[in-house]
Amino acid sequence: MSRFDRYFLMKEKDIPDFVREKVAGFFYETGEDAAFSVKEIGDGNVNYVFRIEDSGGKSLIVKQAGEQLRISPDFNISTDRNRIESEMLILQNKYAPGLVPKIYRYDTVLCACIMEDLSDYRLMRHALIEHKIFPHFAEDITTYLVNTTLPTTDVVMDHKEKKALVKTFINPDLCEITEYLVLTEPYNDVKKRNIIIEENAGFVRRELYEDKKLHLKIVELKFGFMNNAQALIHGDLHTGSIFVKEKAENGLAATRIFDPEFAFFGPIGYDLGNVIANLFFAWDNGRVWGDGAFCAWITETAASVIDLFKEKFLSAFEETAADVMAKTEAFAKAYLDSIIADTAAYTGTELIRRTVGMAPVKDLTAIDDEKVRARVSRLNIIAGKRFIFERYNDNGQGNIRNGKDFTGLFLNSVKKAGL
Ligand code: SR1
Ligand code: MG
Repeated sequence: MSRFDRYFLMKEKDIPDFVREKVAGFFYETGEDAAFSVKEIGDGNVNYVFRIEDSGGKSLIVKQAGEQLRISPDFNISTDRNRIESEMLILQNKYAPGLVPKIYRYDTVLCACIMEDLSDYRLMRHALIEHKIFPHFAEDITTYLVNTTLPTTDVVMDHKEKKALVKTFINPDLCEITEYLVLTEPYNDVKKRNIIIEENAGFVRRELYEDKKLHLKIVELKFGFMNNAQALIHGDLHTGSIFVKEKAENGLAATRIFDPEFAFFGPIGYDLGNVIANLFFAWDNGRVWGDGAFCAWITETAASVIDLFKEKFLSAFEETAADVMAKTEAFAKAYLDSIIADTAAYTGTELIRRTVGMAPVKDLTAIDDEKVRARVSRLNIIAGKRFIFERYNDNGQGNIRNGKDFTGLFLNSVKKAGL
């Protein structure tokens, strides 16, 4: 019998015994007398994260899923998310070695995993708020996106194997959060949880709550999110789910992607669009502080992310496509074009939801002057709507096709917002 045979929410004092029992041998000393320091370091919306270090400097992270979210007792979400996150990281370490943290053990009783400590990296969102730049980011994130998604599509994976994997990654509670917070509430405030700056109340009502044409686009995107089991995606790929360093060191990548607890089989463009929108939030912040060099790096990077993704995706498609029909001439390009059109639309939904929804980003909340924040919010809403409406032209062809199209649309919206 062990006290870890039943679920309970762990505190700092429980962590040494937990790692002693689950990963005996990792630390230099694990006996009763071994001196550990433990700190709860979680600052996300959802889980509890502990860092444990022994006297010799070896360290690990223990992440546990609570039965309620940290930010709100209104959400009761399945603790199975910790298994999903762990299995996702184990799988992704095979597809994109070194770009995600290693999982040493996961425990389905405590709903906790024990993983590699990446405290020598910085959370990308925090570093971007200080206007730091990361030269490896576009290369690394596009390698991650292509190498983790394409192999899990029906283009490459055996179809029965894929269906079995879809089952493993059914994630109803976390998907429901996205279905509401991203793809419903910003357009009607149905749960009265939106956070709107007073000055923008009329603007938000007109532009988001009363725009019926927009609602039609959003419901299509919502059902696309729920029904297009295209590939195994991260599901919450914002800059708070990414660790960065300026350079790769000791053979370790400069970028590490973590926290895939929202993982499920969904549209690839959802992940890519989230990355682009979150780069634009960093641009917003840079603009308010007048940091032109930083803003230029952000737009160059956002454009490179799109262009490198396309280049790598097409070449990996040609090399690895296994489905005989997928090899039909011109299909690879059509498939990629639809991912890029989805990307534009989900760039738009992320820009809008983080601006008016209940989970705002620090890049924006750090702007103290409410009048300025109101203008930046209008920019995100204007640009967000344009990404949604303009992704196809009148003939149904993709209209926002390359990196310059993405950044051009965003920068063209700046004047309209009075910034
Ligand atoms: C209720 S959880 C709020 C948000 O935090 C997560 O990171 C997801 O983005 C979710 O929408
Ligand atoms: Mg998260």
